[in-house]
Amino acid sequence: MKNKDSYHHLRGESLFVDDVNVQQGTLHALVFDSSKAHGTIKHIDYSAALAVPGVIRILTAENIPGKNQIGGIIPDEPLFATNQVHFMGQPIALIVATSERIAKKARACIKITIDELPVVTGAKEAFDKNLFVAAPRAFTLGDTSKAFDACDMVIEDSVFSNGQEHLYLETQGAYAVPQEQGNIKIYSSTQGPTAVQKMTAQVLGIPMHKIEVDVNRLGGGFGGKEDQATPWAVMASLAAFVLKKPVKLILNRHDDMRMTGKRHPYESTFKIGLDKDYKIKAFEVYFYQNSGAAADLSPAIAERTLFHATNSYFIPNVSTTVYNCKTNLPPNTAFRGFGGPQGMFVIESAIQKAAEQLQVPAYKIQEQNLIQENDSFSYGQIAKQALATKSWKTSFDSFAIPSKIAAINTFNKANKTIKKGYALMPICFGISFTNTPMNHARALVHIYQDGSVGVSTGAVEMGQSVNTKMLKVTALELGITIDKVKIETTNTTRVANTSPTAASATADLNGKAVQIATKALLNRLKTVAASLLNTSEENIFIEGNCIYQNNVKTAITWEQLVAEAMLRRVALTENGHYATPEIHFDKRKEKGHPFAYHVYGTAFTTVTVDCIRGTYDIDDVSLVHDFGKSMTLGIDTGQVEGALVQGIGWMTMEEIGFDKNGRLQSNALSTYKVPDIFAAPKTIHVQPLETTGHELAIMKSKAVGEPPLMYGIGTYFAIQNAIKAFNPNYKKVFHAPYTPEKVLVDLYDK
Ligand code: MTE
Ligand code: LUZ
Ligand code: MOS
Repeated sequence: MKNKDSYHHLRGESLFVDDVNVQQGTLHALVFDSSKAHGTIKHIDYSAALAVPGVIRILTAENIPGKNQIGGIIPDEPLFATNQVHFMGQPIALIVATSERIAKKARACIKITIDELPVVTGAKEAFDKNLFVAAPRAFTLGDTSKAFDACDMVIEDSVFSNGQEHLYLETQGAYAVPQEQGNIKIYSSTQGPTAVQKMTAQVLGIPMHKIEVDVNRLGGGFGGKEDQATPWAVMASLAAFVLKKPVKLILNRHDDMRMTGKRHPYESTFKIGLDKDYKIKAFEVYFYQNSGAAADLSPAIAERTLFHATNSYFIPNVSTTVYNCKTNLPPNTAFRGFGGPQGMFVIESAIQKAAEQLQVPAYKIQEQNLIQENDSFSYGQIAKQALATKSWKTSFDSFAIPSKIAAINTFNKANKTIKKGYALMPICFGISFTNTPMNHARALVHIYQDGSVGVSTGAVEMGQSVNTKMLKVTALELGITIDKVKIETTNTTRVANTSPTAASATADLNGKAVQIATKALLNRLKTVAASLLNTSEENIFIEGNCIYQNNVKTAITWEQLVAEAMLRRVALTENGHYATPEIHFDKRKEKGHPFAYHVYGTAFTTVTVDCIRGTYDIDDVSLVHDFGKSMTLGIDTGQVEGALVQGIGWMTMEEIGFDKNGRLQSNALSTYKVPDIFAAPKTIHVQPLETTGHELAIMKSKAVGEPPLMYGIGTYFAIQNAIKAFNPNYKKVFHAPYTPEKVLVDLYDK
């Protein structure tokens, strides 16, 4: 089953926010933002801008009827800066004009004087100055200090991983349309319709029920629209509210790249201790997360870093600490993996460093430490249905890894200036929002009297194909064909109080809610059918729009059954509510059972490095992935491939640069490179691990959105091992992304 939108996407028929038919009188808005990364606003002169013909209003914090506050977890982020600015690109005012072009002209006429304050761009630098957006967190297991003393080998080093631009094809944007009696309807490109609704209500000082948020689909989100779609929707709504006109605000690519946060850069220091059998006995790490100028989702992201700090390994003594360091960069935010990748990169770096010291291939250490059934994660959850070893072994067998390694070694002996490298990358990713109260969803299912079905859920379609999955669940549960089912837009008046589409858990949460609703409807219809056929409900089942009695097809069709139910005044609408069972977490003890289940897998990556130029090709990534029992294998394989390449981009070529004044230098596609087809691996093999799946996964089909991104981490180490083959003096350094420039320097490092 392929994504039901793919045909329409290809023909350019799918609608995004900028494609919504605008009403007559629609105005266009543009954000005026800070040109300094830190400072005190002394004076702003809007007069020349206001004089530009076609400019309607310039709105600032003074025009906000409610609270000038949009912080989701911590209320530390104004919608518009007032006295102080904290990052370049921070919104100060909203220019509303008859066209975007006029608004742009006006923006250039605004004069602002800012008294500059010291700018901090690095996480460690912020830590040294005691600048934080939230309190630190720490997880511990066992006793590291005692354990290090007993180790045969202890190694310390530091690791850096850079940020990552989301580069969704559809930039941030919203269209706000005033309704009667001061109500507002917002079309938003958001992963979190409820967050948009809640923050708009707060800023306008009106109840949430006056705001309707509608999301058709996103041209990609990747976490960048979990929290950071909100300000633009709130601004458009503020303008619509004040001016009583429809207002559209779509960021152009430059504004989007400059004003929005990215994946968090992390600076980290680790200490790892092993015994002579390569068993990791102790691991200690300090993560310095570059949170940016406000909290946004940083505390939750920091938490997930701790959850994944030991990746797929069991380590008996662990001590992990994370600091949310406040810098003068745009607030960093969710990005596929949500802090998990940054955590995993550190433990994998530690293993590589230990392997270098021991002069053994890193995989020998990895293999010795894979988490086993009933081992404890550092946060107290016990590994159940642990598939680390199974996926590892399957990859060795299926891909003939030992003979591939031997071939690489032979190649490297025979070639002087071209070297190959390989790495294994196991993954283990926990599924559920780490904040337990967020793990719930609802579905509203209508069966119309002609037998067609409309389904609304809290799930937002952003290319991951969640709508196609909802379609399949509905059709299978009701026993009807998929052409009978329509997935409606995600709308806060139909499904309220939603968690964002995030954490890879959307299909699980919303799919289970659909199942609850459709089961109730099905039971009612079976009662009608049983009465028509003079039998009991257990003897009825429905498949392919036909009603069966005792496995024999009857003359009654789905349409007839629904029509009969209407005559009998049976309720053909149902609301399903699902909340993940079993999960809990105690933040005071930092222990619990936060995840419904884990997703496992193992990737084997091979690369070729041109040791004259520092350039490299990724030859192949072969991976064994735990899909559970995939309900849509084509779609899920697409998610694995997309996530893998996105992870490779983060590790190799996507280099974000801020100068010391806090100005984004990689602010366009000419200076920020994401993988294209040439940078992607020449071949990718995705092999599903044979498993039974998990009860808490939708139809036993495990969450797939984020986990495979972390296979991309293997590329970093494969390149590193090729460098080592060329230059034995090279001492492994961990400073992702490994751009060709850095590779070249390291190839000739003395
Ligand atoms: N796939 C596409 N095509 N576009 C996206 O924006 N976002 C990813 C992943 N896959 C994304 C995607 C992220 S960050 C998450 S959390 C999941 O999809 C969210 O959807 P799910 O919960 O339905 O997997
Ligand atoms: N968002 C969130 C997430 O709010 N909590 C999470 O645990 C999470 N995990 C992954 C991605 N987004
Ligand atoms: Mo994904 S980072 O949970 O939006």
